[in-house]
Amino acid sequence: MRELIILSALMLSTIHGVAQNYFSDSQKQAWLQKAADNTPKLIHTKIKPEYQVDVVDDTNAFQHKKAIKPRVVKDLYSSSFKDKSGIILDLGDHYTGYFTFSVGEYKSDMDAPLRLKFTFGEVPAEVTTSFDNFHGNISRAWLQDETVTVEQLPATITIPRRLSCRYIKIEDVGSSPYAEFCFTNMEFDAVTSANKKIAELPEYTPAIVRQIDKVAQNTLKECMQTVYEDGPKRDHRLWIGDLYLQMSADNYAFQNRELVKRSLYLMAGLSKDNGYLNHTVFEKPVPHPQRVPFYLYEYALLYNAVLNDYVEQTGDKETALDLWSVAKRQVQLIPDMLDKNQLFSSAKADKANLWQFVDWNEKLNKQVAEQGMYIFALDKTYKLAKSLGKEKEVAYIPGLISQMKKAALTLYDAKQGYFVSGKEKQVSYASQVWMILAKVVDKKQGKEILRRLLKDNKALKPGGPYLYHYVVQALIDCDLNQEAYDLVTTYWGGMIHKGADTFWEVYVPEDDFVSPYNFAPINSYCHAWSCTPIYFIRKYPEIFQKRH
Ligand code: RAM
Repeated sequence: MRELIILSALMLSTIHGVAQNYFSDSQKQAWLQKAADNTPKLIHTKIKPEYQVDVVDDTNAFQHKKAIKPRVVKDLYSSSFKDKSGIILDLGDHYTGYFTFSVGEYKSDMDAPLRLKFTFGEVPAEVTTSFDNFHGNISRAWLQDETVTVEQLPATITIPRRLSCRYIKIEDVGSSPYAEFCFTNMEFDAVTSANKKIAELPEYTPAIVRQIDKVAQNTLKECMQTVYEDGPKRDHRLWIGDLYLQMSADNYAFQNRELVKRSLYLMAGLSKDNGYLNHTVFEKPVPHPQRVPFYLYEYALLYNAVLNDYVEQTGDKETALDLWSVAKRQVQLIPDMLDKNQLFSSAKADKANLWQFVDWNEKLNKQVAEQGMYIFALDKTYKLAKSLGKEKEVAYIPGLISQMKKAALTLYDAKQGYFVSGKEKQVSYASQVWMILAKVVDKKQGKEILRRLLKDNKALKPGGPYLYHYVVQALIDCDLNQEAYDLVTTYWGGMIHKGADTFWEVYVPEDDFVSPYNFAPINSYCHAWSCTPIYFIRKYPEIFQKRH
């Protein structure tokens, strides 16, 4: 306990800025150099658009729009485009990269500039929904519509921004009434750092599992750029929570170790003056963190899970030892966020401007889930310490874990058979699942809770794939294999049935238009944290690869 008090005092002083430069500038530079040394080469693939589709209304399709009738466009590159305005091209799959087009005169002379509008969409509804009434709460500029004015023909133009799409709508929004023009070439330069072929699943694997596996691979591949990005359409950056799930998936997929190393070092090299990690960082124009007035501390904690699992997978202790001081630092804020009963205190977290996330479901009370996540991170940190022979440096952790577990059990309502969160005593998936992953209850009790939960329509459900990942993991940890199989094949399978080529950032089966940003087209439809079925399918073949 004494140790905890000293630690808390130390923490307070650092949070409030007394202790600066927890890691020296030269240390951070060295980490950034290692991040740079591990920059992967991007693999380029050129795709030539040749197919056209019609996007039609269909109430069974995602967001009620479906792409149908893929067909080769006759004379796309050798006839006038004027009567083709509004065409929707289909690349055949989701790609991330750069779009170049060449356009020239067709039979007559242009007497005016040519104005073309391109709309790039990951899903069909994105190219048919008007963006005019945009009412989202993040930048409108994420929407992928680009208007290009060409002054003289012929011209070859590359759209400067990187794009992420399957569908490309092209409209003539201003051209000479006396002249015609023609596209002479188009090319999509697709990029990824996923550089390995993944083994096929055995042919007896259920078809839906194979489909999910393929789409999960695609999702991960597209998010693998020069870091593990959260989404190639949005936000193009490294977030630790996404990184944890991507790395877990990539261990069973492309196994790009360079990319994990780069991501780990980038985070460390950009740590705050007080030694805590930023929850998200950018690579360009030079590596820098996103400075915002709130702090997603639970993501900093997940860094330790990434490092622990990385070492478990690769045996690369050299990297882990190099970054051990970073991991050791991340958990030190935990005691400050607890009340006198060793329970997570939302009030304290609010005061410290912590963004309590857990999941996108806005109704979620986060007390119990945060308690679970903190314990989970402490556990991973101690595991890591043990594997590196550093337990003595974090000797307080086992004691803290057991106090926090004991405290968590006071939130267990034996009558209902659930952990209840906050003043409203809310019952949610998030709370039960994080208590199980934190091993506050044993497997037997976890199993009972989860069985109850799955039948309970009143319990607050997850708001997206990020939390669903942890639900599946909890089911597997409690030997509820059939339930885990069913959840993966209905939830991610639900996206497949609605036409997904890549898995989405947000998916609520009852409502295709849910958006944390208040405008569905701005959601990311190829999102890192949604790629984890590949991890489940490959790590647990006995559950997912056998006939059902
Ligand atoms: C979103 C990003 C990212 C996620 C955070 C919490 O803006 O999509 O994936 O980690 O929020």
